[in-house]
Amino acid sequence: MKAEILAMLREKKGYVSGQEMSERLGVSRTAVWKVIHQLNREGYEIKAVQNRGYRLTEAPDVMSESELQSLRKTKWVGERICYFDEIDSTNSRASQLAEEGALHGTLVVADHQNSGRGRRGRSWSSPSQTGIFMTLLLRPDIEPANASMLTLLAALAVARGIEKNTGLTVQIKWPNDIVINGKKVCGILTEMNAQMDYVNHIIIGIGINVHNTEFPDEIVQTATSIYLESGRHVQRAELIEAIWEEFEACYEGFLETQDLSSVLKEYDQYLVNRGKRVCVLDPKGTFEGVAEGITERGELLVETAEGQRKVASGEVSVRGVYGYV
Ligand code: BTX
Repeated sequence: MKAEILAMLREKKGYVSGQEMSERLGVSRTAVWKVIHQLNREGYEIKAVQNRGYRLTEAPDVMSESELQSLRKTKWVGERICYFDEIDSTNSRASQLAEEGALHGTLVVADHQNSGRGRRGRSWSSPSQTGIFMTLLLRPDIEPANASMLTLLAALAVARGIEKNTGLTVQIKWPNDIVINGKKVCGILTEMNAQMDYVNHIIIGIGINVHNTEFPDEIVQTATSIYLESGRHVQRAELIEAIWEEFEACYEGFLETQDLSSVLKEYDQYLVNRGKRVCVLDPKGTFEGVAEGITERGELLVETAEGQRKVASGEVSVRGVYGYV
């Protein structure tokens, strides 16, 4: 009921009467008043004026289930939301939930991760009150070989979402980093549970630096946050909503074609390495070339002295020849 009341307060710029809310929800006016009181305690500023009703004047920067549900406009992402103040890793929690039978579209969100994970055993710095740490559970009807393309779709959705929400210029470092002014603001970790020809589930974990003003020594040169780049503190729940709306739109196109043809041109425009020399750290041998764009299957096209090579994400890392990008 909290989410519904918040949604009603957000629907209108002016006041909503207690009577109207109680009728729409089929509960007593006292029950409405109790929820309003609880919301006030949680940091929402709700003005109450006799004979007019209630008006939301300010919302705290929280990502609670009721806050996210009250903002939700997506069709299926976040039909179920599990929020944690603290957790080991939202990816680990989402895969547990998947094992327990959680549905396609389940979203796990946390304010703080004490064991946030990056790719290949690396860690993801996830302090409290600063970032967004979230994981979406998918049960798609796709071939396992197509799953890596979902990371690129998620990157595009994050890029669009941050741009719409902040006006910042955002770029993508293939395949899974979002960068602003050459520094990493977001990382994506996609994990799959599959058989040879059947996907059990896929989880897409996204970590975004939102309010950070400082970083651990190891990443201080390469990491940034939305606040550091824009000087503004965005509401994390609104950014989450914007990202998943964009993701749903990209995902529909992907399911139709089972490739990235519907977003390829746009992705290339975001590509930070496009037209630049990159170093491809492939376990089979490092090589250099100029990144040209991606293929419909999400591979990076690299023009080398020996000709064009297609780089699949999996095991490789790509670095700028002169630094991180
Ligand atoms: P990655 O392996 O590409 O990047 C990890 C590397 O990025 C680290 O080794 C470190 O150098 C750097 N790094 C660590 N933390 C940060 C940070 N906060 N900002 C910038 N750079 C950093 C990228 O892996 C995938 C990260 C996914 C994180 C999400 S959070 C929600 C979900 N749950 C979970 O455990 N992981 C994902």
